[in-house]
Amino acid sequence: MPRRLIAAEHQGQLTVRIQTATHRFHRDLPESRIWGYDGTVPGPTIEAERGKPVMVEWRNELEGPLPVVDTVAPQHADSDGVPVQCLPGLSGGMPDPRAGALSGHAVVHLHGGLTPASFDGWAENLFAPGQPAVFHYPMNQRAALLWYHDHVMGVTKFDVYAGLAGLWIVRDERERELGLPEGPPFEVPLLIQDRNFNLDDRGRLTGQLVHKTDPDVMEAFAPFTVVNGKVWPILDVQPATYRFRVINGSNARTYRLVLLRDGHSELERVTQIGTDHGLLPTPVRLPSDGLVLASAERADLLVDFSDLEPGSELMLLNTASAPFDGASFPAARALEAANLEGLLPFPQVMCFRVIPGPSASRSIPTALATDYVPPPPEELADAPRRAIALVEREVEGQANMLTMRELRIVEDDHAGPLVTVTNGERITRYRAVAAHFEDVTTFFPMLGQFEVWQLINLTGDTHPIHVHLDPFQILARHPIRYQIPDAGIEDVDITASVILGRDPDDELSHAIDDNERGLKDTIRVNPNEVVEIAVRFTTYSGRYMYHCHILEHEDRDMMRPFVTMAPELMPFMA
Ligand SMILES: [Cu+2]
Repeated sequence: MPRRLIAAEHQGQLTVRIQTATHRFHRDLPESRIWGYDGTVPGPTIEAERGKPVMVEWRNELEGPLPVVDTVAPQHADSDGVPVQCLPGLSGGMPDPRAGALSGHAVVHLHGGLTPASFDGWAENLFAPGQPAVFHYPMNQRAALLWYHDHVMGVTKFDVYAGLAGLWIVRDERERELGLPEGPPFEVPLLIQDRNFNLDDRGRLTGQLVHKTDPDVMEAFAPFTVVNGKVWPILDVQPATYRFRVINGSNARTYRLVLLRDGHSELERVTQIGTDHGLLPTPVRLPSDGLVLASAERADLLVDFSDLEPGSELMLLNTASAPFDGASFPAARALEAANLEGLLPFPQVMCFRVIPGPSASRSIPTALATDYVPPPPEELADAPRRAIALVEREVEGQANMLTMRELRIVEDDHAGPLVTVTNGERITRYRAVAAHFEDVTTFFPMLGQFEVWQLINLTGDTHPIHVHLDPFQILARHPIRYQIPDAGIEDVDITASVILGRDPDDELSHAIDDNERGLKDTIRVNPNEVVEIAVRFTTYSGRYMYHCHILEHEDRDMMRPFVTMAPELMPFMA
């Protein structure tokens, strides 16, 4: 269990030291060198109250070098045909000396925080070891599981992998009215990540963290699943209802979690009551295949163990292959989910073991959140609409470049590369006006006004898209088919024709799951899909970011700025 750091016990004034330390990921593994908040993996779980501001002095005391070996293996698979990402060690790769030279610049982002721009953790505003950083978090936001993690431009993938992540729980009165478990033993946060380790010259695991990619796969999918800093842990549970606050904090891996007992799916034990930004309107069942969480997505779960005899064991398994493309896998077959081609050598996540105790089931309230409704259609009718194409570009001799192409509608007679979107009879023509983080800012949302953002996936993988500041609601998932001509993907320009409607070979459902009908800050955009979200920024003006939360994508270069503006300032914008 991560240590709890309760803000009210410190008058809302916290100091968190960002430190180089050691950590043992498993009792049978040697110690690992890590970077951690307060020197731990994960960092302390900060608990705050709605409406009670929290000030954190993030004290950077890191000592380099980066405690992670980064390498690109020369081959995708070894001589036995096993993909090297399923294996520990460097698989013939050379340690990247540029990563080895990183000395510990940091910046902290509170993911899900309704935070003024100055304290949001802009990826270029770094503090080096010894430089002060005091961030103010107003906490004027509903109860939810947030998390804080490093966000340094270009190296977030290394810094988070090194250990720089921790949970942050906001609590409020509505949750207390509902009598939900709060704190130990019945409320348990579960931060799920994947990690890989080096081998010594005799082939034994060392504790050294390894971030390994290969010529075919630019994301690191590590073989060992880690929960709250431990590989494949066991949690003793009483015969009672538990509240699990689950978050995927992996760099790239998407999980589809299945609960098994004696080889049978027991997903019916699980009720989901909340998502990224807190309570859902009503409790929901999990999807029949299991709970899908892409990087940074959260789920608030109630799991009833009350009918189980002491000694009963339940396994939490992952059935999602990687890179994740939305493909389904039946929960009942979870024990057969291991799949080397799918970079899933070990499906196991953790184990629950029932210990003796008084049986205590908890009734689940039927009405949960009462403070939001779907965005009213009349407010969306005139809402500004923004279109973003998710695009992967191959670069000779380097990892692929992923970008979010911000699209602007052009006149019918526009000459040059175009993205056309055909919806029945209607054809909309766009050109890309920005692709890279440093390209000109084109999004200036007005505070208080709903906007509709369309995320058009022109790649083969699912991307979890995260918008900083306010949460949003998903409006629609539409199947699409598209064509991109040879050389159609240029540095910024793109030529593509997109048609709304299902491709005959497309097997994805493109449904919105019940557990996505809440307040989200990270949404999965699957292949052959357009996702529409309604977002309304409410409180803070300033420069923020939105990005893919696959950290290898965010770092290269799937991240863009936007600037929220108070309405009265809009006339003065040049
Ligand atoms: Cu991505």
